[in-house]
Amino acid sequence: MIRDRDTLDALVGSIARFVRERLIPNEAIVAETDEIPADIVEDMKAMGLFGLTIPEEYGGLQLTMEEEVIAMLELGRASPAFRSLIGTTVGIGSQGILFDGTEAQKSHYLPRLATGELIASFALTEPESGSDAASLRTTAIRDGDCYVINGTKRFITNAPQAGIFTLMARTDLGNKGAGGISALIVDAKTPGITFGKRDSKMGQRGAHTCDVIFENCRVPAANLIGNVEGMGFKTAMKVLDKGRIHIAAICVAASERMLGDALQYATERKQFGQPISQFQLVQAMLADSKAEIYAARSMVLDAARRRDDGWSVSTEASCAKLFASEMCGRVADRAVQIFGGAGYVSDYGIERFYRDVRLFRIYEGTSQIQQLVIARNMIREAEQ
Ligand code: COS
Repeated sequence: MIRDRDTLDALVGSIARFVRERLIPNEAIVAETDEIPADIVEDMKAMGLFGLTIPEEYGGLQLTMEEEVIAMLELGRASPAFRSLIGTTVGIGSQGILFDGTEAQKSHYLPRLATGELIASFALTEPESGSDAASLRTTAIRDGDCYVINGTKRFITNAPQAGIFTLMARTDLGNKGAGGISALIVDAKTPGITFGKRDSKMGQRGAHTCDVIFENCRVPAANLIGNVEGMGFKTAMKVLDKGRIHIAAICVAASERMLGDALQYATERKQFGQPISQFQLVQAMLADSKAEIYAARSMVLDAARRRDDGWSVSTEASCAKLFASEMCGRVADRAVQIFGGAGYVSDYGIERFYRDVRLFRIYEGTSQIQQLVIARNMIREAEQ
């Protein structure tokens, strides 16, 4: 749903300019230093990028899902690390508070998230609990007016920068399943929290992940999201449904960027006396990529519109994330192939994208988890 075309066009235009003039020229520096320059972070704050999804009453831009994916189709054209910095705050880190938090929790946290003053991180994954999220072992035991948290969270995006964590922990030790899990807002400065060393990753340098270790960390009971125990798994799943549409849009944008770069290279690079774009085997790779990107883009927009219309989009979100992320991998592979030897050396940037986009098939649910969600929903509907 697009509320005001002119306002959206202005926002998307300014993101496109920012990507072109500020982000793309800094991609190599980010990859080299593993840091996003501080002035770019400040520009992101000034543009309101941290508040894209937060309601206007809390200082955000309150984009609908369709507006959000249209914005991501632009932002995602730059190295994924840039999107990653705002991604957890506009997405999985904040949306649990928005969906299920109390009014007091929303009015306390959302305004500072919207400005980028606070970075939100989503803490679900653990050393022994990844795809099987309901098996998590971190505990949050009520003690007076606090919860005492113990456990380790793993691969937590933006943990080194985080101001708060949306943390999923087991509050009911007698319930080993999803119903024993609650969601809490945890201030990153709370005593008892320590951070592991930054993970050394295959790609996405500039986006940081690490372990977060909780040892007798006392969090006010008032930070239990929605003031209800046992709802944390459902909160996490709702957050991921939305996050998966957002990631699918990023996959489309990265694919468009890689295909654009490959097309340009193919028209400039000459072999056998003509640009390689004139060869039909290269054309096949360009055409397959174009068609698949168009399909994924249509899926993303459709899933977003359905969500805005109030439908449950668990299946569509997983379909979009599955197809778009796998498609992105194929486009990255073809782009490297079109660049040939130049695609394998780092000077052209395409090998960096190839490594960066590999994560899309893994985080916010692997492709296999998306398949499982889709099939389970189909079977459930058939049985009803
Ligand atoms: N929205 C709302 N509620 C949901 C839901 C959704 N999308 N999906 C599941 N639930 C509810 C179920 O309805 C069920 O509630 P009841 O007990 O009241 O019936 C409860 O949550 C448990 O659901 P389910 O039994 O389906 O859970 P499972 O443990 O079988 O597994 C999967 C669910 C595999 C889908 C889940 O663990 C998952 O998504 N794993 C991947 C995690 C992930 O993406 N990690 C990435 C971390 S962030 S980078």
